[in-house]
Amino acid sequence: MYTLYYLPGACSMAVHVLLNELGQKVTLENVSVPDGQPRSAAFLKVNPRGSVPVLVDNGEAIREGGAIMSYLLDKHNSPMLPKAGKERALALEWLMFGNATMHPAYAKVFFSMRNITDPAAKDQAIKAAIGQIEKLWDEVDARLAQNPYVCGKQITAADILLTVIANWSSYFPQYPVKLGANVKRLLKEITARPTYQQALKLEQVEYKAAA
Ligand SMILES: N[C@@H](CCC(=O)N[C@@H](CS)C(=O)NCC(=O)O)C(=O)O
Repeated sequence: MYTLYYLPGACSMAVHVLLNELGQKVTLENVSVPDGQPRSAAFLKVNPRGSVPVLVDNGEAIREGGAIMSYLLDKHNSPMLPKAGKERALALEWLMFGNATMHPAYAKVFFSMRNITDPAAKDQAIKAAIGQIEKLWDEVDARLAQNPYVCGKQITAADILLTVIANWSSYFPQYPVKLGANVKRLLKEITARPTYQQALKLEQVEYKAAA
């Protein structure tokens, strides 16, 4: 039995969806606190960084979304992460792209919204971050013009993570992110999966704008 520490709709939701895809039971621990408050001491013991996701498997904590997802995919022998060779490298490349490139690009928007007080400077910083995000999605769109999923014909964990991240646009509808038709097609398909809908329901997340 797994325990997943999460924040509703955050990158941790990709792990939640993946656990659903793998047919695994999970105990969910929401670590949300009111604005400005520190995370609970109990959670900081599990992850001193205070961030989610954290997965606990048999009493042992695994941190960092990419590590958690590859651990689960290997353990449950999932085709969503090829076992070896170039196919595995490609699947990891795109999972890391989600974790280490697309996620930080969106984090710039959230950081600017919270921390820049001057309205003009805030607007400028957010627009610059959105421009960078759109360039990243253009690259994804070009890949999706060739194949149904980012790594080819087989859905991988990257498709799930990228969909969770893309849906964050719902938190800043005043700054729409322009997406290509192929990306829109992927987001619609992944968001509609029963495993994704189940995670939204359990985390009590409702997207304000259509994906
Ligand atoms: N590289 C980390 C990023 C984790 C991260 O930034 N998580 C966000 C949610 S999407 C978070 O926990 N933010 C709240 C916080 O850091 O206090 C990972 O992939 O696990």
